Amino acid sequence: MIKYLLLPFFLLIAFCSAGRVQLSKQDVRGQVFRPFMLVDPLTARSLLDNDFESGTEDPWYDSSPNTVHWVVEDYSAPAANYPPPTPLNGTKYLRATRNEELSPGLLILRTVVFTALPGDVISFGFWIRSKYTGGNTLDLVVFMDGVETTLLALSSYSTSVNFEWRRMSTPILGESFTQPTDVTLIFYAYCGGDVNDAIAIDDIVVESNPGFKSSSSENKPAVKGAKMHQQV
Ligand SMILES: [Ca+2]
Repeated sequence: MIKYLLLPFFLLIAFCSAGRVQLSKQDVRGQVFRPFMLVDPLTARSLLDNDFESGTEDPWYDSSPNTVHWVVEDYSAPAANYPPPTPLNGTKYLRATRNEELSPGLLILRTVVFTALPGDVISFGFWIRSKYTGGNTLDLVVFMDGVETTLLALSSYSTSVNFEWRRMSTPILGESFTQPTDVTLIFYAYCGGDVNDAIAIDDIVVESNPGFKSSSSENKPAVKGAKMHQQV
């Protein structure tokens, strides 16, 4: 009698154990080995430059939640049926790439945690186009101590007539920072579902610039308009 009473209990234990094993395998499959994720934050800083000519986005990585993803594309073989403006250097760049239905969605491109030095500046090339003005977005955000701060918001360049690669730069830390600080950089973007919608990034450079204060007038509006919001 006791044996029959205990049988459902043993079956439950066996079921739960099997479930745990299955989850564990899924976790392993979901992990992509990226050597740069194992380096210390100070070394990671020195690895952030990428012109995407090698065909890989490392040490930046795509963590977009839906069907739109950052994919390295070659100018000679655009996935979206029409090429971007001629790249300023090389032939490859990172492009917001949608599925066959052109489903719109959010894109996220991250760095690992790295040590930003006071005066560090990030610069990059970008191209953003949309059927309607401001229809697509590209924001650069710095994350530290649980808070995200928007460094640049570039949706104003998203128009139907934009066929131009532009270069933008911004300090990573505020002028009040005097010590090296561990941060993450994140590009947030939204790409719509129209055939004309497009976003691309190229030639990311992170470099020291001890003399940098507020520099070019092109940077001032975005930094001045920086928004603070909690990471979710
Ligand atoms: Ca390139």
